[in-house]
Amino acid sequence: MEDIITALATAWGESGIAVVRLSGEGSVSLADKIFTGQKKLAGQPARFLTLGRLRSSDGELFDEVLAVRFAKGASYTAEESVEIHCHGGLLPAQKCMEELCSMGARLAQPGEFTRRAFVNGRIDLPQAEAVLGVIRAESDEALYASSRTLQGAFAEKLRSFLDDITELAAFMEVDLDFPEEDEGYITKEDSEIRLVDMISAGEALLADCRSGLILREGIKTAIIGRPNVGKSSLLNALLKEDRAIVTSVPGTTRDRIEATFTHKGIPIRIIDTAGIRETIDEVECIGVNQSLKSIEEADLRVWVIDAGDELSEEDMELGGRVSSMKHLVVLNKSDIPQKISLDQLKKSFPSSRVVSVSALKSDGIEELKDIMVNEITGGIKVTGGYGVTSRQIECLSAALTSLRETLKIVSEGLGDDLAITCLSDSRSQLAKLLGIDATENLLDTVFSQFCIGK
Ligand SMILES: Nc1nc2c(ncn2[C@@H]2O[C@H](COP(=O)(O)OP(=O)(O)OP(=O)(O)O)[C@@H](O)[C@H]2O)c(=O)[nH]1
Ligand SMILES: [Mg+2]
Repeated sequence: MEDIITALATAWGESGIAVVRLSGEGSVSLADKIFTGQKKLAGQPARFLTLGRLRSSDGELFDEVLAVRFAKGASYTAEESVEIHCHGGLLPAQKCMEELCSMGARLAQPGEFTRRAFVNGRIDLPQAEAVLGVIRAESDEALYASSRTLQGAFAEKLRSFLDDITELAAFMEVDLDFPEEDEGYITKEDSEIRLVDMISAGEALLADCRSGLILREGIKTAIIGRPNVGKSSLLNALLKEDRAIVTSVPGTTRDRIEATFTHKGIPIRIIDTAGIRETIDEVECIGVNQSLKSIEEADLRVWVIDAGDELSEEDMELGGRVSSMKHLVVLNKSDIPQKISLDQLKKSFPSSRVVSVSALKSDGIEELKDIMVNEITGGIKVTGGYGVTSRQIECLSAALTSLRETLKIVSEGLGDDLAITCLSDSRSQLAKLLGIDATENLLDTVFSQFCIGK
């Protein structure tokens, strides 16, 4: 932890300014080795921008910059830090970092600044993970949800949830240690009431997290179907731009084409895939295998059928494949004489939601977007909520499962010691969520997803 780390905090490329960050004990005096201003940075007040120049080790001045120092305990990482605002473009910032590294700094790992902020106790793990949510937000709603988590609102709820569980466990412990007290600390009924309340509060929190996750990650949607049914045309119609190549030749799309659009504040990650059919063409075969993989990985499958063609065996096979997964059936080419009617399709696939569109004329596309969002959200308005990761949702779900288990144990009178063990499982899941006693492994997993410089 003693290392002084440096990284470019802004994006690589041409820009107005490029900000180089430096953090760790001694970073101010290190920066002063290459910074020449009217005064040394060490002599300037904290958080005060100072004009100066950067000098290379061979004595050349190579950029005019603004620099600022942050005192220990009052910076992003909670460590002594410096930011140097170079001119944009690659070379000034690169040279600045090279010089800093030659003086003893090292390049930061992805997310290392935020990791230090967490390790130094300035933010908790949900807040650290929310930083990434803010950076990657693709809609206003997603940004607000991650901001709420970043401001600590989610962790506050979790901590009070954890406190309630700890209190109940403590009462049960006392009763276990002093069984001779006939009143007992807490009655079976009281325990049950507390558990029921905790479970419903936890479920509400989980629902908020699920909305937040949809806003953060978006809905991963795969467009699938036989060749030539109009999958790429549908992608283009959804995006309102000519993103994928469309031709009348079956087997046009080989690579998966990914793009994102937002509908009602929800990001939809759409993937156009190769048409699925038996083929001996080597390239097409790889495409088809990727399509099959996309079917498995997606949150939602949009299965496209050509209304101008009879339902084929290949269609029926695909129908069977997606029937047990979340999907929609899109009857495309509504603008030409229909060989398959909407009613016929509804009868053939009674448990599927069927929509008729014309990708060519952009008919029914907005309704399709509504239905796609509804299919995932269950019609609930996805607003509010906390920007969280799927890791956090897993922990919270596991904590709730243990609480439900505890309630069962208490109700059936299976013993306080068993109930206490179960409560402790629930507590450790919440602790993992909050990053209490986090292992290096867990932190590596969380922070490796960050960009360098954050
Ligand atoms: N009339 C009509 N033609 C359409 C419609 N959608 C697509 N087409 C035509 O159908 C043909 C195939 O369209 P694509 O979008 O390339 O079909 P695809 O499913 O992506 O095909 P592959 O990539 O080969 O699997 C093209 O000639 C399109 O112009 C539609 O709504 N109406
Ligand atoms: Mg295509």
